[in-house]
Amino acid sequence: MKPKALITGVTGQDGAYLSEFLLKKGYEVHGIKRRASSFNTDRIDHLYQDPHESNVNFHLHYGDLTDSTNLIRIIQEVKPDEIYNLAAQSHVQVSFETPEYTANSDALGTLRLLEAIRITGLTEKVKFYQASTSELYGKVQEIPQTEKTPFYPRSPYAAAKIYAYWITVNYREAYNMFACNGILFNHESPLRGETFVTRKITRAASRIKLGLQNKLYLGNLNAKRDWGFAGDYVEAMWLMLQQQTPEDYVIATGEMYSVRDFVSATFKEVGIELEWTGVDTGEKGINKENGQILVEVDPRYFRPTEVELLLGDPTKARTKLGWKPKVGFPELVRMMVEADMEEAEKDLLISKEGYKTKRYFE
Ligand code: NDP
Ligand code: GDR
Repeated sequence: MKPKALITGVTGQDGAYLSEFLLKKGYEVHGIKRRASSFNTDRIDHLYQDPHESNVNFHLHYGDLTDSTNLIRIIQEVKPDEIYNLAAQSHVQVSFETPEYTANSDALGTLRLLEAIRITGLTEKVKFYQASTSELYGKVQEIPQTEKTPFYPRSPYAAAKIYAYWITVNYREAYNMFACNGILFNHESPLRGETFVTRKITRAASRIKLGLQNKLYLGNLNAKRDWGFAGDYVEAMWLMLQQQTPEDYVIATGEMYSVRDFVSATFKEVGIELEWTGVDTGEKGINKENGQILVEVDPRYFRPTEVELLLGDPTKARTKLGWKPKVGFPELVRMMVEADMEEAEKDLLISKEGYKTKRYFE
């Protein structure tokens, strides 16, 4: 019998990498996707298997973390060995605009899933992974951050995720469930959503290089993050569920760069050297070669409360899970630029033929 995994948030960045990883390991993978008015399965279309054929290992179920009866039904039907709870309203800035929805899906959604496991009588069978986050550390109490660093959430998103973190710990202690929190630091990839800062930058730099866009507007250039590659991080999720005992782990690279560093590295990768002038809201990134202003700060992207610095210490994951990241910062930038250059080249062709290209709003 193949092991069965159920993934919430299967249509997201991590859902796509994890599905591919588990299918390669020989799992039968079930994913929960939301009904949307347009297709939302771009990231997993290459994994799709026609349900009319035999030996199908990848199954999609309609569902939503705000609907407990639906979660109970799917869990009862699938009876998974492992559940990975990746679904969330995952954008920190958007959580200031939709705080109640963020709490409903990210905090209560986790509770609904844990209760569904209990109600279906699967507490002893199912291993549960909760997508916790370095955002829990928020206003920094200690550098680098470990599993023991105190939390200080700085957004409705982080406040919702702190509930999810503790309810996962509580179900582990109260019901003896195999439940783990992966405290993952930022991880990126060519599949990263277009409004997260790294993807916004690699996409814009590629389009600027090809003349499809004039300028990139960003918020806080001083924020520092520990950026890794999503493909490496999903392996850590799986490893956590293969251990003898359920524990919580920090997953990070142990290296930190500023948003400004990411911008400079990205433009360099497309062949443009940037020079920085001005300070705060007046700061600009200028093309060294011709003086053209390519990057500007727009305060609309500032957050009411910001997380200035995140740097993880992945020692526990390295020693206990034998996990370490394979992709470093320069390779990550290169990989994302390569993919976005390809996209920009397609858009250039389309626009040369007189058609309009897709637009994104952030
Ligand atoms: P994405 O935003 O790319 O994906 C989120 C997924 O959740 C999508 O499939 C989305 O569906 C789904 N979703 C959102 N709301 C609901 C809901 N109410 N019910 C069911 N599904 C829902 O996030 P990532 O893949 O980057 O992150 C995965 C998880 O890890 C998230 O929980 C995130 O908060 C957490 N995390 C991410 C980190 C990162 O750096 N990427 C770091 C630490 C934690 P749809 O496609 O329809 O929108
Ligand atoms: P983050 O990621 O908030 O860390 O959450 P994001 O890429 O959105 O921001 C990183 C930092 O960049 C600054 N920034 C900007 N951010 C965005 N999105 N757009 C901009 O124009 C911009 N300019 C500067 C931000 O202020 C911030 O400091 C991500 C998500 O994946 C969460 O779900 C996850 O939990 C954490 O990473 C770990």
